[in-house]
Amino acid sequence: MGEEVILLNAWPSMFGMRVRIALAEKGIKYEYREEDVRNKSSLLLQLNPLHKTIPVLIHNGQPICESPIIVQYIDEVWNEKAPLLPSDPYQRAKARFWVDFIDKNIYADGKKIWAVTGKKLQEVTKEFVEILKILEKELGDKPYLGGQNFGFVDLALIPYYSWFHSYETLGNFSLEVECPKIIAWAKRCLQRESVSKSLQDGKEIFQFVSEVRKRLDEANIRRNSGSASGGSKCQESKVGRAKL
Ligand SMILES: N[C@@H](CCC(=O)N[C@@H](CS)C(=O)NCC(=O)O)C(=O)O
Repeated sequence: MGEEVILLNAWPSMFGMRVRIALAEKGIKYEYREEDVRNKSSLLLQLNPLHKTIPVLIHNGQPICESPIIVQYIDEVWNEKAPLLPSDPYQRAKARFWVDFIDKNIYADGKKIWAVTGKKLQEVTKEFVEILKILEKELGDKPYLGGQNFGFVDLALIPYYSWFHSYETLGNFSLEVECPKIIAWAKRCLQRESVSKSLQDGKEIFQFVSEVRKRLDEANIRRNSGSASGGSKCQESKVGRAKL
């Protein structure tokens, strides 16, 4: 059966990287379409009208939204190769729990690192490191968060490695010092071609972050002088609501 697989994505997105890793793990060929999240295509708005976010996977014309759901869909549809979720229901529930934990905490704290300065930045950075330490404890001496094999939880967290350099630079801390096991785990994950080919260079992400921060500062100045612009969820700042 001829399959049509299209991915709507934006290159710096940690959520999009998850989907790229999952597709690479399964060896699925797909068409990649880069979206500009400040000027979304009518296709994206039509296929994800509620959230209007990337990534969106289009499989034989049907859209699937939200990265954890897309990854689980990929695992279910292409189930003959490289299982990503455990087959045991309890282990599967645990994996979902940790992905939910990552989504609720890592993304939120990473976002705050962008937005604050001074004492608040120190607090947020401490919180971010604490969350990673919880994940480090969960990792323990296992090679992967998924156990002996690379899986759903690894795939959900590893894209943040591309962002670590930005968080460390802005927050002035070292994850190599704070969470050495997480860094060793990340390097282990990077040995997989699916991961190394899907992650983005940390310095390029930092460049992107710097440009977005500059735009946010400019938007704040405009806001304070009376005119505001709309928001975007890739890294929406609490300081401003500029489109990123
Ligand atoms: N929970 C979503 C988050 C997706 C998301 O926030 N995507 C950002 C890019 S990183 C986006 O499309 N932002 C555009 C906007 O919010 O307007 C997922 O896991 O897919």
